[in-house]
Amino acid sequence: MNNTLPLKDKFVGALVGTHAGDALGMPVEGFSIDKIRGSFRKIEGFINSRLGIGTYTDDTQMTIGVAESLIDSRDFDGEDMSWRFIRNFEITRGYGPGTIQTLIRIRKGTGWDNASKAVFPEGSYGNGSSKRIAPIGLLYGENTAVLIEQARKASIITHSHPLSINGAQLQAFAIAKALRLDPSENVETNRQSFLTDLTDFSNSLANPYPERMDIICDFLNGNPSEEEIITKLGNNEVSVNSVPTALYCSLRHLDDFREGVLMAVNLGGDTDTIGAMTGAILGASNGINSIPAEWLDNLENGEKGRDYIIALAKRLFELYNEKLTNESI
Ligand code: AR6
Ligand code: MG
Repeated sequence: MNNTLPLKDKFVGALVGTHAGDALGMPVEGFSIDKIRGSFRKIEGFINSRLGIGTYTDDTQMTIGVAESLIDSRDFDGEDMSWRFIRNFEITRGYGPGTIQTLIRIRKGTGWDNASKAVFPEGSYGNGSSKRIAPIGLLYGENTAVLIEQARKASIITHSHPLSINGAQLQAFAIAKALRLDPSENVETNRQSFLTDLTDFSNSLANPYPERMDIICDFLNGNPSEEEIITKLGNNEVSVNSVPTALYCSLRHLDDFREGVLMAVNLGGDTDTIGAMTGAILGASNGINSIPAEWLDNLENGEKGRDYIIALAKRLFELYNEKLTNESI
């Protein structure tokens, strides 16, 4: 991979970027855009929240579980990954109801690849698998066919609806491509190549993903209002109404982690998750040093906090290098 930025910094950027975007959006999760404007005018940085400033939600907690499982199993292992989710689970982090019910079923003995269909017969179409997919995008980005299959398996533990599987695949693909962008290149060149890759990939997915990519193309050629972004791309907890929104925020501010993530959380709605997904993409493209220092200082740093996440990202990078050397990815 030809890149002036060390790849390790980009791995760390993607996982810490997830934490930063999640923590930034967490205090205003579920707020309408009018409520955000009325309360803060505009969110410019970290604000206090129910679990304290810089704390993360289920998005980062499950991302940690995905990374831990990949590292310790040295590959995808659905049984192991689902038990990581169960062991890491803290209800106060704010999990989606379908995910909670699915994890309870797995704990009681239902197989990891069956449990989610017992909650919603056609599977959940929530964004709960897209938000945690960054480690899959980092580890398996060398081979798109492998990435597609690993993202599918990582999704179905809790989210087996085709639109959730596709959302997780699209987000994983975006992270893999963002990792391969060289931020020292001209930003317009990078944006065009990233947009082309995402558009081509989305054409292999179910509608409305290809339609959403067309809207994103139009938006990038203009200057849509926040209301227009929310109306046409969405800002809620459904995959199709949040993954494309995170892609748009990332493409719009491709060389600016801070502005991209602030754009995501100021739209309101599922702010922690859209913030986390945007943070993962922009951290993967621009690296850990693109995250504002005062934000890094504010991230929770207990047992599985910021420093633990940094160490996990470095171990995932080592695994990636080993697999590359052994040609097993
Ligand atoms: N049929 C009907 N409603 C559905 C279906 C379906 N097949 N799938 C999803 N919903 P869930 P998540 C609705 O519970 O995706 C947290 O804050 C239903 O109302 O699987 O893990 C996370 O951080 C369901 O409860 O949760 C995310 O931001 C909801 O969509 C967010 O919540 C979400 O699906 C979603 O997490
Ligand atoms: Mg959340």
